[in-house]
Amino acid sequence: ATVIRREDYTPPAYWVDTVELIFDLDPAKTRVLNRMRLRRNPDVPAQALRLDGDDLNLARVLVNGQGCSFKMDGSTLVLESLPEGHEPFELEIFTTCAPEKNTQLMGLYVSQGTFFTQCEAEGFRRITYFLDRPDVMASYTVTLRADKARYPVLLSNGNLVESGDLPGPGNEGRHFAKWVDPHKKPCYLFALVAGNLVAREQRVRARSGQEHLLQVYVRQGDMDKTEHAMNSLIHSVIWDEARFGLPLDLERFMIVATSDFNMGAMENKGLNIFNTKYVLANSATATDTDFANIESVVGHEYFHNWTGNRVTCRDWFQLSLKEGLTVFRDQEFSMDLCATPSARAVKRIEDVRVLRTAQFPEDAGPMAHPVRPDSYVEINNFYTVTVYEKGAEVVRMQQTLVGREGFRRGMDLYFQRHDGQAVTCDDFAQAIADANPDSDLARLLPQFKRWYSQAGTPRVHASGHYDAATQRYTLTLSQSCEATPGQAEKQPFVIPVAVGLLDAQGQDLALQLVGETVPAGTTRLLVLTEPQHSYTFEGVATEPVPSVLRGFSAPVLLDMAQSDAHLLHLLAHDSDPFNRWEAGQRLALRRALAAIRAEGPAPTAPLDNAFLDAMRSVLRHPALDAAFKELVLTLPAESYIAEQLDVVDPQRIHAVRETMRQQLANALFDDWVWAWEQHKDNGAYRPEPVSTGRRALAGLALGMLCLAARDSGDTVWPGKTYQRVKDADNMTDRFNALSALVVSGHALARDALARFHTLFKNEALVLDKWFALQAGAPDRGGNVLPAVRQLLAHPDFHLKNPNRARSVIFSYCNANPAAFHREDAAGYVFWSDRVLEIDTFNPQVASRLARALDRWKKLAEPYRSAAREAIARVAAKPDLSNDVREVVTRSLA
Ligand code: HT7
Ligand code: ZN
Repeated sequence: ATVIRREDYTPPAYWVDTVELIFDLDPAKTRVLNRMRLRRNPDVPAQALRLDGDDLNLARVLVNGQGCSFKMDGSTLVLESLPEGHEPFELEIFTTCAPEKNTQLMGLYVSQGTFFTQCEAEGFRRITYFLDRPDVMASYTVTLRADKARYPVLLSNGNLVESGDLPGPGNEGRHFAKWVDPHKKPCYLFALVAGNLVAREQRVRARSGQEHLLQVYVRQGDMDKTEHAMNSLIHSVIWDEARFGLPLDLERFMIVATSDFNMGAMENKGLNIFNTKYVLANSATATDTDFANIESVVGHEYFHNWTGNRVTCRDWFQLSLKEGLTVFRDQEFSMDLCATPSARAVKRIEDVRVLRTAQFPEDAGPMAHPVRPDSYVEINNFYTVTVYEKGAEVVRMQQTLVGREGFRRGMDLYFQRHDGQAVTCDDFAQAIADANPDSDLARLLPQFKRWYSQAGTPRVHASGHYDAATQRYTLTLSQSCEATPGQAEKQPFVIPVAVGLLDAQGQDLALQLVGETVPAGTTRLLVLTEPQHSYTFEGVATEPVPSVLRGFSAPVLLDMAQSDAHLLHLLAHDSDPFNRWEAGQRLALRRALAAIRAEGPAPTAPLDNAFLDAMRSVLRHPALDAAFKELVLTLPAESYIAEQLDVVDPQRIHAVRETMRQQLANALFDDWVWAWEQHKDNGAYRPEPVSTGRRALAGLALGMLCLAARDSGDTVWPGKTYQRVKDADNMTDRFNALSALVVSGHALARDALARFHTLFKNEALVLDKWFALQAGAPDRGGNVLPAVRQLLAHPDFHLKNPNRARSVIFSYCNANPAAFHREDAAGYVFWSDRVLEIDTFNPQVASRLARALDRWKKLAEPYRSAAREAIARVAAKPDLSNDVREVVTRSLA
């Protein structure tokens, strides 16, 4: 397979000014006429035109209306004898493709009788021959022609300029629609949709007075699940104008939902295509988490309209230019919609949890790569948590270094300089720095940009020293970063570390660094640039308790020897909610690691009274929000615990964490009863932070009460829980109750699952939850794998539907470590079979699954050897896709 390298970038040899596409849509054989105006790029030596193609049938090529010679180089169409000089010429290419046979869901495909496209990253070449690269931006005119009864709705990017019945013989019952996109765009943003759909519509007026039509298209029968997506879209339009001064630049903005989609959603210009999971929701079918995800994904795709579409990427190595920035923007959007600082903090904690449980492992594993990668074989493999979530943290640090207003100035300059262009991550950081010439970012820009070029999670070591005699407190910070594949040595990063100091009463101290004349604030941003640096605060009357990396001000691992007493103090008092939560996590982690590392059988009581009392205090705290309490009382995930260990025994980690949960359930029994009673009733369902938090805490309490009942033999709480499955008036409460029964392994779980299935057998997204819950259930004597095999044979299971495949196979292989890592290696054999099977029809989904064993080198025996063998088995298949081949090759390296 060919390795593509960032350093090999060269500008395109031709520019495409206009593209006119005419589609005759037919599932078996769609005909595509592509008429382009091109011209040679004067900055590049004269050469042949090489057009990308994939799985196309070529019928005709005309240059300026005349037949011309061409040749094929693999799947690339090569035109050598084109008009000389720099005058534009017309190229007409006629091809056909077979959308109903397209199981990869890239290019033009059919889902439940409706045509959809997915062109990012390199799917446009499966529709027509083209310069399929993001720096070629053209104006598009698109005509769709199709049977009117089967495809009454015909959509593409931009504005509808003409539509009607097709005249003439052979066109009976057929109609057309012509769309013109007023904005130039790269081909990865092209989209069409044709089918029998209905739309929720809303008109909105922008600050400028311009009116826009917003539409959410779904299948008939799903209209009652579109209100939240529409509201989220309206909020997004308002927010981007208010926070960044970025208006909607189209008369019409459309979202269309499909149940067959490889990822979450796609930001095609003016015609976003979404996985149904991120559009459809009502209180009966969707959980609070679904509602929150819809809000952020709708926001994310909408915000791409400026960060990605108006200013796009020069090449795919710059993917984080749009993805990191747009994740940052969607995170800020969701935070800005929160009414209270506490709700904002909850969102920040949730985002950091994703980063630490998914991105940190990626950064320490075989697929580790910089936010701006240097090479790839298959670009689809680089839509990663590093490019997205770590990329967002890199943007966040820029905002931290220049301040919120400074960041806005930087964004303004970025659009002033680059609107309509295809640019690089360097261009972005340069704009933020240039708009803030006196900032640390501007001063340190070349060093700061190591965040884009160096892979790996930096480790910051912090140690404090208090000198009572001088009333000074010195905090010493040092940094290091482990080697990653291809990068043995790392240069120091620029690391913004937000710090506070608490007194014995838990109050924040006013902070004054030596040399300053007055104290300034209670949280200080220390900008670490050297391998080590000490910061001395003066006027510190008594030994303080440090609160380091407040708000998770940088994506680093923080090493700090903190006593239990200090952590308990922070958990009780820290004014920074992130570090307050973090203190609880550290206390829990410390106990988990001690129990995992202990000699002999796992301890039966890893939790001590000090910890349990602290948890009780948080749970009963009169002033803390329910959402925050739920986060504190949730123990660190098994995958997060695994990352702290050099050698991982998934069974031992699971056993210890389960023992801790059981202890927490039993010891706080009365408190859980109290929490349940206090939070179970929330009136009419509304997906907003306060009642969402209350439902989350009630759900946690119910889970704990079912666990406690398992130990005590009590049947009352499982009975009440089953009742809740039956009579809950919203999906969050119903599903939490169902999970409580399944997770505690109560006998009622079987009936509850059957009842739930009967109730929701026609709701695909709810069935996904039903499948996922069972595939992710705690293993009891190896029972999950046989259950998973049964689920695959269930009449509602469809392997080719990515959501359904993920709900069973990914829930088992990626999210259920103790059931997956079996001593008999049967989990790994199952995994390799599924990777190979899925790879034959959808390489993108297969290669995501292929990553389930990324961290195999850390596993204890016998898992390690068995995992290696399973990966080698996949790698041994000669006709693997590039996607899977790249993942397993890196894994075995
Ligand atoms: N920009 C979108 C990426 C995407 C995608 C990439 C490869 C294959 C299928 C895909 N569907 C969507 C999504 C986003 O980040 O907004
Ligand atoms: Zn995105």
